[in-house]
Amino acid sequence: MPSKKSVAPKPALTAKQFKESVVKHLRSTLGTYEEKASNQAWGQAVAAAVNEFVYDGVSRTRKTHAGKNARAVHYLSLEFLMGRLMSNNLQNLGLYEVAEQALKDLNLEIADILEEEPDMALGNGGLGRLAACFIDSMATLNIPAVGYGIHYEHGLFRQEFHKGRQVERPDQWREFGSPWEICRPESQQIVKLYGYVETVYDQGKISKVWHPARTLRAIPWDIPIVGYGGQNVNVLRLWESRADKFFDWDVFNSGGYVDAYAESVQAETVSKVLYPNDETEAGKELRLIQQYFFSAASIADVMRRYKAAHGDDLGNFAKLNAMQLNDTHPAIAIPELMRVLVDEEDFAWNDAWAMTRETFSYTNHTLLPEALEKWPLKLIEKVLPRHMEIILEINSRFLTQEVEPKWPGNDDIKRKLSIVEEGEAQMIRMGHLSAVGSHTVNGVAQIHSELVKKDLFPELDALWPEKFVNVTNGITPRRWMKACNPRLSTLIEKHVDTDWPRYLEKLEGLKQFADDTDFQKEYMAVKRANKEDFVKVIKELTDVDVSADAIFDVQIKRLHEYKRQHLNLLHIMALYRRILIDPSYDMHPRVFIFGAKAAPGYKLAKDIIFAINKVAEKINSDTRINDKIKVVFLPNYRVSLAEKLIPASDVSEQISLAGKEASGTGNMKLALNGAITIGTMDGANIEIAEEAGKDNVVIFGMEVDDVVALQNKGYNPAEYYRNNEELKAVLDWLEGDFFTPGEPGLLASVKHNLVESDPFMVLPDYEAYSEAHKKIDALYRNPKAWARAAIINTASLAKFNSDRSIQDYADYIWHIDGVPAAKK
Ligand code: NBG
Repeated sequence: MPSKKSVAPKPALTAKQFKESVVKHLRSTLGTYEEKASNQAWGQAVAAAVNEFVYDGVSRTRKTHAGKNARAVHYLSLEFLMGRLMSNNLQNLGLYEVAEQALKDLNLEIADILEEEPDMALGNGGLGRLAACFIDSMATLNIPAVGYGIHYEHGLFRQEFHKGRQVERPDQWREFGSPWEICRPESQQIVKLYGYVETVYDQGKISKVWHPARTLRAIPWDIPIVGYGGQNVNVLRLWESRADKFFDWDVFNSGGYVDAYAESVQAETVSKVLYPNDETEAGKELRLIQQYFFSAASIADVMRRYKAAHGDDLGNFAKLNAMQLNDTHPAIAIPELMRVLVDEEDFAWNDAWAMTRETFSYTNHTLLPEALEKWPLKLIEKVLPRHMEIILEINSRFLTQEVEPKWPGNDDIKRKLSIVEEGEAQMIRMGHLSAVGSHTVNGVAQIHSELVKKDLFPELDALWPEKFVNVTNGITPRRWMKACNPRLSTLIEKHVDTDWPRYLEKLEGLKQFADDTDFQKEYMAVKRANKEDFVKVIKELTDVDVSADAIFDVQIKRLHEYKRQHLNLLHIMALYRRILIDPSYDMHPRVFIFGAKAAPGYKLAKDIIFAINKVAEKINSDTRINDKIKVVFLPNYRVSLAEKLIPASDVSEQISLAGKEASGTGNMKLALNGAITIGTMDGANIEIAEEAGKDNVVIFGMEVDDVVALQNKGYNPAEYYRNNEELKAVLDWLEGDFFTPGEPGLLASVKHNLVESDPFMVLPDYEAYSEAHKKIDALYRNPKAWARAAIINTASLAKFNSDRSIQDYADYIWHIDGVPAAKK
């Protein structure tokens, strides 16, 4: 339980001292001066001033952990969607107000300075943002932890709309360097690729020697991660790839300047770009190399640190090191650790395997079959010949020693459980490899973890019932409330104490005010002020005028059919149609706000964006509807935009087909900031409804069992199309030129998909969704009831603190304790 002593960070210096430090850095670190400095230079100077504390924290934390021989966790993730770091670091160090005042004294607005920082978008969506929240929580809980990932030169693409269509532009997050990262050339690693494996017989002993055909250098960049209160500062270590020898001098000297350079260019492509896929498979050789590159460099780094502290005896390796696989992307780390132990450290297979299994655990983030990674055996064999041998050995021992005794002679089960999928081309199932090579597998919300057992790995669950557990996702309340919603934070601080950003259960203290008229007014005034701020953002980004009187109805997430942005679209069109038919149609004005990027190769997702933009254009300029509806699609949705929008949201759209959204985390951020969820019984929505109470969320639609029943019965979308007059009318609209004057059929793909196949059952949920929206409308028109529901949401979300998620991982999976760094 919460300690009595306040954990709220206290500033280590005054505004005056901070100001002096900023000016000093402006002159001596940036080489400029007050009259000349741009906001960007000021931002760098502030970062340098903050870094004095951050770097000190990094060294204190390292020293403590090394000295205490602490068990550490290594969080392996191909994605870390960090966003901006300045405001979070200031908040966690307790320096925000100090910095605000210091900048005021320099005639600067902190908001303008914060805006200068580019988002660090080294991730696609939920999975990457979860990793970012988790490393914040690990630092806050004083857990010795390193996040490992790739130092992409270009993060997720910048999205523009050209005539309503998504256009992708390269992201340049470190065009001018990033003040937050420290290069650590002394810890670089060599990563091997391609080549062949030699079998060596020596005095009756067989060993394998991998002769790689290429090597890469992995250069680590450390991003300090400041825990709340600033006591522990962990690092996120991101690997950049470089050619092993910058130039091949021999080639260079013999006149091959371009050839010599070509190799380094090729090597650098490994950390050049983030794959912009999300829930879809990217079957590319470069992606496999990325996965191996960062896994191998990270394992080598962990080994190096272990040996520096404990010498060459690896006996305690698994006791001191946990490794968490964030989805299957780093699964190749399993055979890599085996390779290191068996080939390089001379371990017997069984001992190495026991250590490997004791080290790894794996988080599954999706059940969508197209997102479950598989690699062609031939490809792995080419790029990582020794690993392919090891995977086959793991598989054969697994099938003969574990599967066979449980199901003797059952080849069907063996075929299902084999890491190798047979077929025209043999494929390696990375999910199977991860589950077999880990001691624990977790899903990310209760329902999802149940489905992992029931639908994805039922036999593995029967084989190892203890292996499968749930850890419901969470979000850091520091970023997603304290930093992004200062008005609400101040109000909360007035009524409960200041420790809520660490102990979110303290917000329960707000429940007693849920019916208090004065508190309701204050709470809704905060929402109102946030909305007024956001009205300006909408105007700036889309040139659409909206009113803060309207309901702000928000759907922000990657664009994917299963998330059903098109269900939202159909309902918007239906509302529009109702008003056209009956201009007095009774509804409170609504602004529908979308933010979503589509994977560049995902055609239908891009068509849905285009359709929403076209419908928006028409509705927003139609004076007949009296501004009852506005639709805005915000371009380039990202962490920093979410931070502005979430505090201004009234309604949270969480409308995935039941069983498809593993958890969702935007649902948690929105509910914490007082938006009312309209959602299906899917992912963490179910747990949000449990915590906030069913009366304070609006649940609609089919549940998982209904979906299965409909599928079994034989789902025919055309029936729903024919039998619902409104649905039919709006779908037909998409076919003509109503929204694309003079160019009929531009939006037809969306209709055809829905009427002909509708893989995510949009049509059967339409009516229930439309009714649910009526409930939202009625609730909003009862301001006291609305305020009450919103307050109860804010007050009830403690479970979704990522500190709780991390404590669960620490207690049930990693078996690790926090080790607070020594104070100065
Ligand atoms: C996503 C799920 C979300 C979940 C996040 C974080 C992938 C593969 N999965 O529902 O779709 O919230 O992971 O767990 O990105």
